[in-house]
Amino acid sequence: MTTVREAAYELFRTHGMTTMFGNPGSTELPMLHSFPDDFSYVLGLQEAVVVGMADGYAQASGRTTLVNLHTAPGVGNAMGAIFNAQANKSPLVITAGQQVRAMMTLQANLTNRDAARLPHPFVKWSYEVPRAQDVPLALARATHMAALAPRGPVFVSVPMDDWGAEVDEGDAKQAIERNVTGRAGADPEAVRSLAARLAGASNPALVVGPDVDASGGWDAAVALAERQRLPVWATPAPGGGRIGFPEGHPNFRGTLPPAIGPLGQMLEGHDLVVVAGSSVFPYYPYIPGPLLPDGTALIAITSDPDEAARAPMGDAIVADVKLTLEALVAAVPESDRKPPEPLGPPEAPPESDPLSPSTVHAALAAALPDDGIIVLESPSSTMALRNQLRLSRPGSYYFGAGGGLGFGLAAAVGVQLAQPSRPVVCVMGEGSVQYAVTAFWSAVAYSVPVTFLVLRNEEYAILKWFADVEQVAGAPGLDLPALDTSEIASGYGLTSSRVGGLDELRSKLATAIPSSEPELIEIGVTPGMALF
Ligand SMILES: Cc1ncc(C[n+]2csc(CCOP(=O)(O)OP(=O)(O)O)c2C)c(N)n1
Repeated sequence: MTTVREAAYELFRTHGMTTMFGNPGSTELPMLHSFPDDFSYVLGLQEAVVVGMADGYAQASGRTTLVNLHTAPGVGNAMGAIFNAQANKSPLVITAGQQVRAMMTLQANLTNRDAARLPHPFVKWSYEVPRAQDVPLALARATHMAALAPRGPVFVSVPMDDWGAEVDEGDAKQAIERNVTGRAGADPEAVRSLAARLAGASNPALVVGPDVDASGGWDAAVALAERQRLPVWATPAPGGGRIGFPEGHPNFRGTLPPAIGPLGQMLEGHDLVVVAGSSVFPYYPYIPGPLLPDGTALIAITSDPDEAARAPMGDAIVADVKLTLEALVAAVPESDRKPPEPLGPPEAPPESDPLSPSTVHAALAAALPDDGIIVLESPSSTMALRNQLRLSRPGSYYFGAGGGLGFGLAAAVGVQLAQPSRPVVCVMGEGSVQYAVTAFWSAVAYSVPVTFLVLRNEEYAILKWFADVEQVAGAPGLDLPALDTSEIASGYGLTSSRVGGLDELRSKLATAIPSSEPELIEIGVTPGMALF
């Protein structure tokens, strides 16, 4: 016999899940009893931050990641972050404590009375274990579910008295040792047909999305683009949470606009568009128009059946993105089409006082080492950053694909924990900081050397832009005067400063980025939307 706790930790160990992100309560303490030395626990001070850190960690490590939340209120606090994790396809096993079985029916304090229903619809699977001895099997199932395509969060509620219960060692071992592999290759006939269409097209193009990065498909995407001389676009920025193609590559053409009409226009002249690792497409806002120009066909490659099924146009191949790109590379001939026009260097931003967000991002581009990682949540300057930086290595960019604020600050801590040897810069709007502000404490407590670059424009700039698009006048609540992020961060123990001009910004970036401690740089910027 062994205990549920011992079996569970052995399961987590076997699957490489030895970093747990959590915020504990009395109902979670039995899980944490005799916490094993080979595990580490990362404390987040609020549950949205716990899940956000785990989301960044899971994406940047590629590993299924363990989260522990405090029964119903902990899960409730985390819901926005669970929504984001699902949009980001982050494989998270989220556990929450529950009252002892003897007091669940009388609904004692802290009973999570409909535990399995609570995190729906943002988890792939949600469960409360009927018997203590089923906990290891349920956690094993959760671990496999989270990792199978499309990856995403799963939830298991465990009554607090289960952890000390005994389970049969042989049964537990069977559950613990199961290995499930889920990278499915494409139907060879579908690959042959797409290869023939590509080879026969007169002006094909490639669009790459986040799952090229998540599946490890950069090299295959580059090989396909080079072999077929394809111009390459990144999928629209709002939903394109990761970058799947080197932005300094001569075939790279930039980021597609996120609205239906303008995106359709960008594809004008292409008779075939292959979309790899993206939904078709992450549109927002609504600017109507033809989905595709006349004469343009589209084929998407996605490991997510739902993404394939819900696309409003084009065909789809449901299979692992990397494996399918590799199969395509092997099946297409070397093309003799004219190579695409290179994009040219980023536009030099105009001088201004205070600095424009574009100037800040140009300074960041100059300071960021080749292996630098950007975690971005600066809504009105997303496009400016994408246009100023040319990130050219896998795993270099994380953006909340779901659009819920609170991802960036927390995720940056998780990304840095997963990639300790690469410098991480977290670029934030000062409004967005507030949704996960306690992540500053975790960065300091665990010496996670993120550089936080906070753009202070004293407003919700993106919402003012949306107000124009939506023809809304006189909306309240769009200004943020006197939100002093460097003072707030200092309160969490973070080394923080406010910089005035470009020289000061450059010198702060030069010391903060390589530093082995976290640091915050706040800079005042011009209000409004920044596109270039
Ligand atoms: C959880 C959540 N609440 C509200 C919003 C709506 N929202 C989108 S952008 C934004 C403003 C962000 O402000 P700031 O970080 O200062 O960036 P700026 O728009 O000024 O660039 C808000 C409130 C959201 N996306 N997510």
